[in-house]
Amino acid sequence: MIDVYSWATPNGRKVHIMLEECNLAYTAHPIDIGKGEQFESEFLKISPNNRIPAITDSEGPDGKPISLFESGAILIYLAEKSNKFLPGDMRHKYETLQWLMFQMGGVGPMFGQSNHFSHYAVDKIPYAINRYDNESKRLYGVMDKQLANTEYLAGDEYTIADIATHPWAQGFERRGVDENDYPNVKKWVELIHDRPAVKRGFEVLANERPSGNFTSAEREILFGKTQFKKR
Ligand SMILES: N[C@@H](CCC(=O)N[C@@H](CS)C(=O)NCC(=O)O)C(=O)O
Repeated sequence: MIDVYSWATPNGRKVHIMLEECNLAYTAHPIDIGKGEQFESEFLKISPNNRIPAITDSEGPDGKPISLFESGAILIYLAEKSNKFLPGDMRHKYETLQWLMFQMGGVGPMFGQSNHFSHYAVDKIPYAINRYDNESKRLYGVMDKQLANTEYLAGDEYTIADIATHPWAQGFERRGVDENDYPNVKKWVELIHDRPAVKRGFEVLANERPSGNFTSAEREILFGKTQFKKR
């Protein structure tokens, strides 16, 4: 049995979508990051970086339990466990992992900072806003060029690279980006969004998460002193 400890954010959704795509039995447990549940000791045991998502699998390698944090590692684990969405041959496997790392090291962190400075920061700092918006546009450009030649990010097959990137890439308007400037990304976003498992993945824990901006208490937990307190 797989338990996923998560929240309805792009990094959480990657894992929710993967579990749905692989048809794996799982239970989703909300970790309300606005309330600071990511700092509770039980959660830190499986996610020492106090970030969602994390999973436990009672039937891990050799039949023994395993826990994992970092969405990229979780996607690779679930792909290997179910033998899906990570090609078996070495060339396509590494083409997939290269685009997965591009998401983990580029799209996620840069789009995340763009969200932070444009939407969450109380002080609107033009340099920071421009820096991360421009970097997001550059990354959309890289994807658009790749997707001009291939149906999916890593080639002709739908893989964990797409599953990791779609939840971030679909939010064009969050980054003040006109989707028509990146027509190949737009087409790919729509193609993936039409998948029933992706739609189901977006529903996981969605009702738990309040809409709207963070309150000042949540802001303090996520971006204030609570965030960097030594534990
Ligand atoms: N590299 C990590 C990033 C995870 C991450 O940043 N998660 C955010 C939500 S999307 C989080 O848990 N934030 C809680 C906090 O900042 O305290 C991954 O891909 O799993």
